[in-house]
Amino acid sequence: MGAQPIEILRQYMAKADSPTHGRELNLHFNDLEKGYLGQISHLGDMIPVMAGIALSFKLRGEARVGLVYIGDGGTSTGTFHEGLNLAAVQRLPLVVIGEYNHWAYSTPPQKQFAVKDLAEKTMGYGIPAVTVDGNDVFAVYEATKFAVERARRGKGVHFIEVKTYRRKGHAEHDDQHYVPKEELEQWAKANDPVDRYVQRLLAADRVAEGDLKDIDDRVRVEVDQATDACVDEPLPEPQTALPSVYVDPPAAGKLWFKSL
Ligand SMILES: Cc1ncc(C[n+]2csc(CCOP(=O)(O)OP(=O)(O)O)c2C)c(N)n1
Ligand SMILES: [Mg+2]
Repeated sequence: MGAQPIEILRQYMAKADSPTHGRELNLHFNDLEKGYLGQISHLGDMIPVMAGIALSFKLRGEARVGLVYIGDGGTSTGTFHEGLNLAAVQRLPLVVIGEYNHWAYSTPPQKQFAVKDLAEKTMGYGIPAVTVDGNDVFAVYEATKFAVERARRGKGVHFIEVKTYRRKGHAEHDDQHYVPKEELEQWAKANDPVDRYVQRLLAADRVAEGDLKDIDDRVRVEVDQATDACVDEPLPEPQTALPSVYVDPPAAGKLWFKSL
């Protein structure tokens, strides 16, 4: 979406110059001009938020489509269902991607919901759904393209369920000791989405192996350079935490930062 590696790294390190000026971490940041929103930690809440944004596209007559992701765990929340229903009734230009990665933190699907596929959950709201192999880059691309074009034609919300596997913990603090090792190894060995994509490209003669190595090298250099550039940058001053949080300026008004 146009975010630069250095912005993302600053955000992860909570630097003063990060997109949220150190107030938030990792993926919780927006760039409305580029067209993306940071995810809200409260599971499910991004669905009504994106339904609202899609409603704004419709009201303004803009040919834009909202696209939002939700985890298998997140689909058990009330807001997921309320947001979907609103989007369906209003025929909003919204595409919802449900990531069935077999874990909701440490809870497996069979302890979480009684349906087999997440796609079954949206049918009751009159929302068409498709289930695709989430580790097949082409399948995900095709399904998304179809749903986005359909939404842009005014046909309303569409749900795409991607079947995949969560190969790291829910977050850095989760060592996922509860996940069977053999299962992890099996998905890593036989079903890595990047490996599968590369194999398909090579088999179809779409790219030379040397070019792929060049891309890998270029990316590594770009990320290393961005890391070196921001790792020693300053953290925010504590008093800059107040502005933009409270409506009334803090008592020490002179501490307001221009950049905020
Ligand atoms: C409304 C709400 N309830 C509970 C939590 C605590 N919580 C954080 S992650 C998580 C499980 C998320 O499952 P999933 O969406 O499948 O994400 P994954 O574990 O695959 O990363 C829960 C219950 C939360 N963030 N929000
Ligand atoms: Mg999950």
